[in-house]
Amino acid sequence: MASRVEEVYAQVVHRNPAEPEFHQAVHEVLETLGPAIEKHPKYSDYALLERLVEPERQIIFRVPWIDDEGKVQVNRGYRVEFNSALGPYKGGLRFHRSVNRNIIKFLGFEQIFKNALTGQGIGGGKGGSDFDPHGKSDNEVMRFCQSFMTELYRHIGHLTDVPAGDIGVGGREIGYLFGQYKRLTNRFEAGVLTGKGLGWGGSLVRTEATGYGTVMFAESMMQTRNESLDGATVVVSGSGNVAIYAVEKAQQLGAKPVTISDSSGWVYDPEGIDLELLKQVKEVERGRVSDYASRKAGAEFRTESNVWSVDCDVALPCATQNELNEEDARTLVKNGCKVVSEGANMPSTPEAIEIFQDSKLLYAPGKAANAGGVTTSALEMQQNASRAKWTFERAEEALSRIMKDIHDDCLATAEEYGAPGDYVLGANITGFTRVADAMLEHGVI
Ligand code: NDP
Ligand code: 2IT
Repeated sequence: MASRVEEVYAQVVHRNPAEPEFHQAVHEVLETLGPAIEKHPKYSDYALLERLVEPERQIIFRVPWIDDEGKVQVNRGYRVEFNSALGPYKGGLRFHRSVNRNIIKFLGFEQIFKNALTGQGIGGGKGGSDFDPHGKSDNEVMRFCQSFMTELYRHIGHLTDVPAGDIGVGGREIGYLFGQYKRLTNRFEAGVLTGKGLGWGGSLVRTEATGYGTVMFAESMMQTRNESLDGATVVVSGSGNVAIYAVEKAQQLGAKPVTISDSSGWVYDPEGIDLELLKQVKEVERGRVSDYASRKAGAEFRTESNVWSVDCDVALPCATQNELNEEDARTLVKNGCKVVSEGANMPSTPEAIEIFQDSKLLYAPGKAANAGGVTTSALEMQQNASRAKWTFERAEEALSRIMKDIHDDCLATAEEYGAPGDYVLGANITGFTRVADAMLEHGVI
């Protein structure tokens, strides 16, 4: 790293102790910005970098709720409003037992650049709670969401901050959160949340968007080598919203996804994942991948090793951060994998990314490859603002065009800065310059 960004990074570590994922996310961006700062010295004026790594606002609150036994439970809620240079804060809510300030800050930081890449006029934010939805009843989830929103509502709004889903937050949770917001404010403010139900302001394609976009991005990468997903073997990790619709789009493009996973293990299904069964087990029954394997002839549930050990042309990490390490990256490269497109946020460790970047494989970071979800959230806000409802085809066509633009913008920037084919540098510098230019024009705030 050039000395200027090294100083900023050292300050981040000092100021945010014991926040390893936040440090990692900041490091991954800063280490690629050198060429942009060298070419345009204005980017280190006015403490621009120091302001960029400091969230505009961090909100932490108590979330008390009563479980089905009548016992009071206490969780912690977060919303980090990181950067509003390009528009209202925008980003998901994550409900997972691992959530803490560090995790929300890393996600919020990534979101700034991702949202800038979409070109949709949205700032970056993220929130969530250490509430663990696994094994909770619908009523418990509802009471938790109502308590969470009873504090959060005063900080958000369709022109201020617009949350959506992430791990552990899907259509059910967005419904309960929206209901409580509407009750507290006495306003049907559709644009305050995205990922809403289709009958009350949601957009077609939002459910599918992240997984679809990740596969569309992979297809664009394949095309740069005159190849396509048609006939490709694909390994997918995760089995939630992103993984399911990555499987669906990969199949539509003629590829064969052969794995899924969750935190208990993974499934190898050499004949190809049965999408209908996967949706039934995960979306209807809220079950596990082991339930899928027990009902699909030829599919095996495994707890040894992981999905990255399977021979493939394309790898789609769609579960969680740091789920793909150096050894996994070596295995993928050795097995001839051609493309890695990240559906999850920061799923590859820095060591894994280095292996990818040193190989012939094409690697796209999550902030570019998984931007389809937030892109379609912005399209949902656009529909809410104009009280319009787009068809599935129109929304998917817009998603596809924007994913292609993101892909092409990353490559054009990489080329401009002398690193052809480097999607990491391309994504970071494209997102950074858009945010940085707006911040400079807004003055020191
Ligand atoms: P879901 O809650 O729908 O699914 C998460 C999946 O990942 C589950 O299969 C879950 O398994 C698995 N998982 C979560 N944590 C772990 C862990 N620590 N170890 C192993 N497996 C784990 O979430 P999404 O599909 O929405 O999110 C997946 C990833 O995609 C996240 O990184 C998220 O930030 C990112 N993302 C999501 C977007 C969206 O629109 N939803 C948009 C852009 C990125 P288990 O049930 O066992 O926990
Ligand atoms: O990480 C992400 O981009 C998301 N979870 C989606 C955010 C959104 O506002 O749709």
